[in-house]
Amino acid sequence: MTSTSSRAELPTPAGYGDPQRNGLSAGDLFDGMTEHLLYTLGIRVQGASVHDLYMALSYAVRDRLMTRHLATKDQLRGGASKVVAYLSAEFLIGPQLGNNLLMLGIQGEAAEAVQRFGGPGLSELLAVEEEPGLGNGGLGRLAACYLESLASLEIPASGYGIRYEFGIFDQVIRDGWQVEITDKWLKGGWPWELVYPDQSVSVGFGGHVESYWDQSGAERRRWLPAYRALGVPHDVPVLGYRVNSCDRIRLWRAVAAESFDVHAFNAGDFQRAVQEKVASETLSKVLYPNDGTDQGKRLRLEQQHFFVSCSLQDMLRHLDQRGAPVQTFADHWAVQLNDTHPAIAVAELMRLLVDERQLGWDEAWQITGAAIAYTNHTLLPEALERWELGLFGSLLPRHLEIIYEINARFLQQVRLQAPGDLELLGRVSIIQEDGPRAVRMAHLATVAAHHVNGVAALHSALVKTDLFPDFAALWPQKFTNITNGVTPRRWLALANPPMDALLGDTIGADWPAHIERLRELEPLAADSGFQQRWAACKLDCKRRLAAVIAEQSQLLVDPTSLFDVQVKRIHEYKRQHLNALQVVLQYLRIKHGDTEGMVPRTVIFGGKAAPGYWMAKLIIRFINGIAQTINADPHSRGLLNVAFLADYNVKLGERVYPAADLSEQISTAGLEASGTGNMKFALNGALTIGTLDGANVEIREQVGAENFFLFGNTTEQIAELRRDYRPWEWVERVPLLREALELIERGHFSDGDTDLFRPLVQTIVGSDSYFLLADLGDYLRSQNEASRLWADPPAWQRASILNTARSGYFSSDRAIREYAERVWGVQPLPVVMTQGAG
Ligand code: 26Q
Repeated sequence: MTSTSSRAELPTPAGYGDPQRNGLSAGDLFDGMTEHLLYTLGIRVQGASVHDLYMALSYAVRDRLMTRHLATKDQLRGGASKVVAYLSAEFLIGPQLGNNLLMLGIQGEAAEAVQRFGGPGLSELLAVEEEPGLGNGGLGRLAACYLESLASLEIPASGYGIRYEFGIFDQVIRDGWQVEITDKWLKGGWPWELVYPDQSVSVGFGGHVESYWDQSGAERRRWLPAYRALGVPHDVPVLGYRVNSCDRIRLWRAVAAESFDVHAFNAGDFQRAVQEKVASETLSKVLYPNDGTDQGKRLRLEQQHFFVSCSLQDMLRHLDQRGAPVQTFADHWAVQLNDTHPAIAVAELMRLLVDERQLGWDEAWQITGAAIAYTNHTLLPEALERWELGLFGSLLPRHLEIIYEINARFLQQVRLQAPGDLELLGRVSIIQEDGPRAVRMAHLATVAAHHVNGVAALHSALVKTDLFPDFAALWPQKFTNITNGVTPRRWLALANPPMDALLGDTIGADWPAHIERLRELEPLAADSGFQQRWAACKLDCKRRLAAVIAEQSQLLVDPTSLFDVQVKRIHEYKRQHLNALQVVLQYLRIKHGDTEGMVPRTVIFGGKAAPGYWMAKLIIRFINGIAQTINADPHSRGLLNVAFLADYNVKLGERVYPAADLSEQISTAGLEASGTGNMKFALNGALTIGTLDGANVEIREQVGAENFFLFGNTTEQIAELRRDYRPWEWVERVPLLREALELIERGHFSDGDTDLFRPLVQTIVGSDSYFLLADLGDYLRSQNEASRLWADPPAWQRASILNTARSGYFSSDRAIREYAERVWGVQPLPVVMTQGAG
């Protein structure tokens, strides 16, 4: 496969030449599986279950990753390349086996190897994989796509995060309500991680700070933590697409620094001795399931400090191992902060350099600023992280001192630039002085970072004009945009097998590494033969999704109907309730016999609500309420069905995106930073109905305005409306709306319960903070336009093909190239392997 260069270039790690562990033929895989069944799992081939076979194949595949991972590390040791450290509290990596088979190019070989056991097939093995839900949504999935692209582009990188024992909860729907179940992703054993206990790192918390005088007589500060935890690295290998580069995500698990308190134990207090151990291990126990506002929890700050400190100490150790002086830190590591969740890195790197490595302040600050860059993912004020000073100081007293010092020096600089402007000082200060005093993490990150980027063009513009205008005036060159991207490997090649095959036939099998080739589809967009093949792929995927819906909810949907899909976290700003309201209005039209221009639709929702976000949970209940009524009503038969997909996650996403005809991206303009689901839909040939928000703006530019259903107020218009908005005055402007609201309040969708949805109707008619009613009329118009185009299949197919053909821009490869060139200053380091690549 990729054996290109001579043996002399690379020392051969042990095992390179072993076909049983490296060969890529079906026979080699079969042998590998047999070995692992026996010697790793202790199972007889005859008695192997589906899960045993899944484990055996996974271990066999992992062997193939291992040699490549070692080769990647060897390559790094040789040179002086810069490595990307992507710090993220979340990595939503999804199922691993199928993806790794795709990366290695051995899906067929693996299927054949599995076949030889004579039992279940490969697809059954893939179905039993538990996905680690180590993220909430977009931000966590972005981190996973980026690591994959880094590996595929052969850029040396390490993700750094937390190995949560419990990831995002599993969602079940009971009586229409979301119920949360703990996610036990580790219960069957998870074969994709490698533990390196000897590389464990110790992290302190609490305690106090004292002064001492060093040999030169200078005063220095010393932190004496009250307690410590140990971080044990668990590495998940991340192989690139058809290359030998294999990066990793290093996830830290917290364990007790000492196995128990010896004093307490000797004093006979075994209970207390164990307590500390339990407390330490709580650190990496569970992911916070909020992707918004819930703030100020001590454990959350402990988690952040824990993984950041482990990661930075790990980076310094690598420097030491290479014999590189600490002054060259920023030449060796490009540290990217995925939102402010790891922003404590600014203070922790300063502490490590100043207190532990005895550097002077200015030198340490120069290094910190040269190493760190920050990505902002939100404008919502309630989602900006702030830590109350009392809490912060009690957990991280030395870090608070360092932050005060950073702030004092920064404010001095501001005073020089804008003498006398006291209000400016208050606005930019890292410490919030009005209201409860708090550390503003976004300010800390922005002051330190060499680059601050937003995640879509509109969002990055708003970061400069609305969120950080003062910082943008101080440092205009610091601010930039890098529009998000998604990996075309998982989200097209893996998720959409029929389209993968069609694309292979049409533009060449290696298209996933050259996403710009999708453009070559443009001339075929109007070709009726190609359109038919295109439509057949879509229908195939819709059948597969229909089967999931049937299995989950016993609802039979028509795969030839228009699949109208909204999947994402449930949030008022994302406006699932606007979509639901639209469905109720369509239903009313049906009831009134006014079906002119309507086409058969299946409206599909999916997404989790934060457990403490009551209105979001009510929206789920509302969707399930209308689904129950509408699906049971004979009037809507053949015209309208509604489905709520339970437990939306990466695995389900792989089923959903390829099956969508229409992608709902309907957030209030200015509130969705980017969105990345919107990109996955477009790549799979769905047309978007959307507002001018986040990356929708750029999707519309790329695919062409005529292939995108635009509606709604712009960001500026929303700002204008905000001045004097009286939502109730908008009710009469939309035909049937009054009747629809009354129907809801009369309990038509809640078995006669007139109270259930009252709060929902009240927020909409009473305050409507997300401007549903201001956008509703135009939304309905746009929906009708979508129906009209659907009624003209060749026109729809053409637009669908053009959506895919013109979505190459939204590949994470493009995004990563931009980060590499404009933010990190890193280059690819191709990994050559002499043998073992088959
Ligand atoms: C913060 C404090 C305490 C507990 C939890 C959190 C927390 C956790 C997750 C806050 C935010 C998140 C996740 C945010 C997120 O996913 N943002 C999305 O990022 C995507 C990738 O850039 C964008 O496409 C989306 O627009 C943005 O909403």
